[in-house]
Amino acid sequence: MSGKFITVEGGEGAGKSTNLALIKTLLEAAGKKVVMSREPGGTPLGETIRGVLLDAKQSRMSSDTELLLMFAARAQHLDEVITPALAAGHYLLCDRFTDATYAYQGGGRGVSMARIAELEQFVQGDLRPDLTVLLDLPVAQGMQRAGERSAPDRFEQEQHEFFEKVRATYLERAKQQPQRYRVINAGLDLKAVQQQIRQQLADYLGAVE
Ligand code: Z5A
Repeated sequence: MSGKFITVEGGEGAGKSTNLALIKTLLEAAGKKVVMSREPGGTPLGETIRGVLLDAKQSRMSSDTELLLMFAARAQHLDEVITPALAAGHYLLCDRFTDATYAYQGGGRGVSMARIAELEQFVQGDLRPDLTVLLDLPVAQGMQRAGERSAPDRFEQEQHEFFEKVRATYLERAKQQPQRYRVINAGLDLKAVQQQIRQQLADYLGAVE
């Protein structure tokens, strides 16, 4: 595939939505055709699955059901959006992808990482993101930022400890795969966060061109 696959990850209130628009602008300024999407979701079926996954009323959902729904939405997303965009040579910019499954279902819920890796291989084959921007900040700071919004969804109802495990899993994966991950200190003010993103993206684009 000739396109590039860029994902943005982070915990609660890390600023993904805020910074995705900047990344899109920077890529377009570099002459790239960008397709933006998100997970879970990104297709009509995937968005329906997202509704089920985030629904706070689904309080009895098992960890395995949650895991399989994440990958079901992902399979559809790959088929309908991601694979065609990459085949057409576009930059696919995605708000979360399988790193979130390792962090939330693996780290947070305690699902076996080996099980996640099996599903990853089954659903994605060898496809992995080319670049992952991890917006990292202390859990309490992210929860405070996110808490200023509407009613919490099923994930947002989790306790502090859950999000500490999510954060630790992301950081561990970033340590294991430094060539793919760019870790941003997202606890700083927006100007300083965006300065780091500009630098990292310029560095990445310089390396792939
Ligand atoms: N999930 C999963 O479990 N497994 C998977 O495989 C996948 C997902 C793919 C939905 O994801 C849930 O799905 C997610 C994990 C799970 N649940 N959780 N938690 P989502 O990405 O749609 O939802 P989210 O993580 O809740 O996103 P978010 O809370 O919308 O966060 P955000 O997009 O990173 O933050 P934001 O909206 O850009 O910023 C939050 C606030 O902070 C906002 O008021 C901003 O103006 C403010 N902000 C942002 N940056 C700054 C700075 N630098 N300074 C001060 N204030 C700032």
